[in-house]
Amino acid sequence: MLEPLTHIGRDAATGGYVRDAWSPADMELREWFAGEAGRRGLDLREDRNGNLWAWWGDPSRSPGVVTGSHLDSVRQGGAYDGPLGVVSAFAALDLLRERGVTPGRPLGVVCFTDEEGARFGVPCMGSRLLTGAIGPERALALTDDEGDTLADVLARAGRRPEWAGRDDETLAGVGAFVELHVEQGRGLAAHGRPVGVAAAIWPHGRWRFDFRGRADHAGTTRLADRDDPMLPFARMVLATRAAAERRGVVATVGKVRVRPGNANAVPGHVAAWLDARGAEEDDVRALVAELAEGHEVSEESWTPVVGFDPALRDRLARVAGGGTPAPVLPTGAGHDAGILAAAGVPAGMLFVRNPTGVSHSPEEHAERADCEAGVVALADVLEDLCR
Ligand code: HGY
Ligand code: MN
Ligand code: MN
Repeated sequence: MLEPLTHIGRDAATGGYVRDAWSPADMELREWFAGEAGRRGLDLREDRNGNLWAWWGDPSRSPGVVTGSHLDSVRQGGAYDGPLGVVSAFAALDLLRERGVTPGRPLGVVCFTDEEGARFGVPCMGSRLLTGAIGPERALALTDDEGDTLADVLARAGRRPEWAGRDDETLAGVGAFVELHVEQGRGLAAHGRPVGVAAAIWPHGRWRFDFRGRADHAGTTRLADRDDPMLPFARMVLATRAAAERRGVVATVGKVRVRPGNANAVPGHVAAWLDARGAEEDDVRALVAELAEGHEVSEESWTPVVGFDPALRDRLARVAGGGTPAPVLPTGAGHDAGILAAAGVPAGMLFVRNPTGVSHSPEEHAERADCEAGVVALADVLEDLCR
């Protein structure tokens, strides 16, 4: 089932995927989702925030059990982060049908919109809008690299931006949510197990730094006369690494925009994005405060620590472990399951072993047998939760 997706949004030169929300690639992926739902006779709905739901049963009668993930990707991402959870959701539903299971509760497959925030900067946009974790005014005004707002982009995609925002009716249909995801570390490889369960998601956020200077000629401007924003930017990158090591957190400057971007000109403006995460919120906050000192900084997103529902976590570990409880692992990666958990929805996650741990890269990989073990574990979990 992953096969038909392999060409969508793929950069032939690198093998990486570029699947920004609402881009042509994303629209193609959304159509694929609709086709998979239709083929299975599921009831397809798009909610007010662009999230796609495929229902077996009617969630307006009683809250259902939902599984799924996202289909968008980081720029130059791998094939599994997101799609594995959606494909496994459909495959697990197929497996339940093969087993002759008739769920006692509605069963839903979801595709959350714009999980990575690659285009507008805020991750988990679909689930944040759904739960009210971000307000529609702020979300709709966010711009992409072309300067188009989310509102413009939604309208162009034939959506109704004025409908965006907290959606209690859709949320009421979600009695529980389980997201399967490729692991983004080597925890399961170390345990020698194909499937694990999430314990908690580290607190994390993104901050934009703006360094302003004066554009000028690279040949004729004396060094002493320059106001070059590249210099404070470079100091900030090195300070980030040093502060992260000192405070025991992870921090990354992975995106930078230099304007105007001439090889033969001193730049006038550098914008840089800091991603910082750690086990302890105070440490992450202290790192950002330290780096922000004296700079123009704005917080683009912040996600507090998420501890998944302990009863559900233990139940998942027992059922997904097939005899020996599955390992329970914390993660530094953000997920829609975390946003739902923070909104009070009982939520949990299954991880599928990633032999190298590499993710957000074309090198991301999971073995076929492990993916299949993930589907079986997910089907077992859904069968248990739908009883
Ligand atoms: O960035 C993240 O942690 C996630 O993969 N969206
Ligand atoms: Mn990701
Ligand atoms: Mn993901």
